[in-house]
Amino acid sequence: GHKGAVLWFTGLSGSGKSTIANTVDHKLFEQGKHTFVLDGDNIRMGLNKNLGFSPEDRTENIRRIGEVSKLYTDAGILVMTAFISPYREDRDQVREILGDGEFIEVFVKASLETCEERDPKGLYKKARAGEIKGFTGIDAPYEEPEKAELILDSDGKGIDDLADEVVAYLESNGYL
Ligand code: GGZ
Repeated sequence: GHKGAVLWFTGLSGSGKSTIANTVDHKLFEQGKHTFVLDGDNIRMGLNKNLGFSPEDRTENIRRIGEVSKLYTDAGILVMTAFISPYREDRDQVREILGDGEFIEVFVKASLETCEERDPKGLYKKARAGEIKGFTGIDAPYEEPEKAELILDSDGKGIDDLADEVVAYLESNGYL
């Protein structure tokens, strides 16, 4: 087995958080590891469906995800979370909740330009048109990590290489 920990992916919408997390998940599954991905599909649709995107709701979103992550890590599971988590203070709060070495902050670094160009759901276009208010990177802030354990260059590298970097980090730091 492995010790529980959370790989906390943070970054703009369209930076690749969810895709990278799911690719890491598949790679680790093939190694027989027990992992789990938390993302908007299973959290914002369920536990947090009463939350929107105001600063207060985002903070509460992240707080709950942090607590759920702690339950997983206590159960010895390696959990990956893929949420924008735009506020440094909120991410630091989760770091506090978790034990030493159990919180691995992974900054999925992509320029706004890149994310806007990808725009897989057309949300940036809507935000630019004023149809969505308070969109991260457009008219709501994203506070870049200052002490991320891992920074992934999502502008320059492909998903598979980035997922390999995450697995390599886990291996060389004794998580696998
Ligand atoms: C940012 C928004 C917004 C606003 C809806 N701002 O590309 P997506 O669609 O799948 O990723 C975004 C997702 C962000 O939810 P999170 O739970 O990760 O956000 S946070 O950590 O800040 O609580 C986007 C969609 O929801 N979305 N409205 N205003 N992203």
